[in-house]
Amino acid sequence: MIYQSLKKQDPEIAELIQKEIDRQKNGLVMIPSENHCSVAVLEAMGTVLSNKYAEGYPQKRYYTGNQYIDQIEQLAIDRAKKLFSAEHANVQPNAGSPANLAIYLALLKPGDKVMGMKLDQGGHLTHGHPVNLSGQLYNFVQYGVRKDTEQIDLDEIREMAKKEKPKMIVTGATAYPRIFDFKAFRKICDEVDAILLADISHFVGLCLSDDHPKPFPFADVVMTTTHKTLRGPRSAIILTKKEYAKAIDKAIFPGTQGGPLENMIAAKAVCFAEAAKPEFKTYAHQIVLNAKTLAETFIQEGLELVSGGTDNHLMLIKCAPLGLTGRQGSEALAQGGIYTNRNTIPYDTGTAFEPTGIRLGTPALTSRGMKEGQMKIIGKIIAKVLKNINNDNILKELKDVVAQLCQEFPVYKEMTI
Ligand code: DSN
Repeated sequence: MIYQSLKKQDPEIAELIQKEIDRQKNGLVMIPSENHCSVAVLEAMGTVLSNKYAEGYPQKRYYTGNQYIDQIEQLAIDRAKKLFSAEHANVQPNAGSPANLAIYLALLKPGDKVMGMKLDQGGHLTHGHPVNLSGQLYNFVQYGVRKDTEQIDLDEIREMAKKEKPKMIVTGATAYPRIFDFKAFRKICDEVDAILLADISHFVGLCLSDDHPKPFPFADVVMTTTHKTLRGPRSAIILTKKEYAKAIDKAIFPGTQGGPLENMIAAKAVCFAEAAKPEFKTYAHQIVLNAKTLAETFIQEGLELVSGGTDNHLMLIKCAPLGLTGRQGSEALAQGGIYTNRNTIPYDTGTAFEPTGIRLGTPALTSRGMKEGQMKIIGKIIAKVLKNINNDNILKELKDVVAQLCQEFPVYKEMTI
């Protein structure tokens, strides 16, 4: 019913959307930053809320007609604060990258020194990479992982902080399979009088199930996207201690954004309510159990993983020992319907465009209801494909495994255009 007008008016786009629905239904999404949000979240995104301008904040708008929008945004704020035990929430950021830039605008001056994790060792572009505005506007010094353990060394970070005296330390990553000890980072920040920013975008769901340390009360500011392990709409929020609330709000609007996307804010409110349910904790805990089983299976099959395993939702396979690049490996898997992404690994011998790692994880598979048993099957077939690239029989075997699992663990069962 909902897609009928689209199908009639624009069959070209409708057909492509249908193909993407089928791709998601008939493939296994293992890109660790992707997930399958609920139909309720999808429905909230596709509403007339998208038609409304609402510059400002609830009860302080520049446009009339915001009586219902205000209630929706206030609900989103209240739910976010409760869910994360935050003193203040800004639910307007459109995505993670602009949210991080707004945080810098709020709390730093151009040229200020900041510490963030290197992109090629797990960090994010907005954590100070020179091609990103963060690295161009602020004086980032970057920390990484130890060569022997491929993990963060807090003593090294403390030493660096004492030497560099940054105004802010950014924690969080996009390709780091271990945890961030926010309490320890707080201590380091206190020693050098730095602000602690926790970008929990990747492992946010795990913070809610206590499978990863919670950022509050240790962090001053927390940013998270809402579509990864939180399983909501493609968006972001900022959570802060009260003392930074005004500056953050000002940096989002009017600092970096105009009218907020109220349809997305409604969808975020829906996802916060979903994440507050006890079932969500069970889901997030299962993501970690699944990731551990998958990592163990890879190791048993003779694959090498960055840092030797995982404590969270993702892992990185080293492709060089298999005589492959990350691109060759991830494309071979995608041919059979397993979606991962090529990624740099610490001390990569390749380049950013041709790295030697594959990044993959379990949030979306867990949303389909898969458990440890399925992870063993998936781990074995992935290892087989990577060890026998360009083997048509094994590609066929991969396709059969994917088809069987997709049938047993359907997603968006009734959805069709
Ligand atoms: N692009 C996201 C990821 O895949 O992790 C981070 O922004």
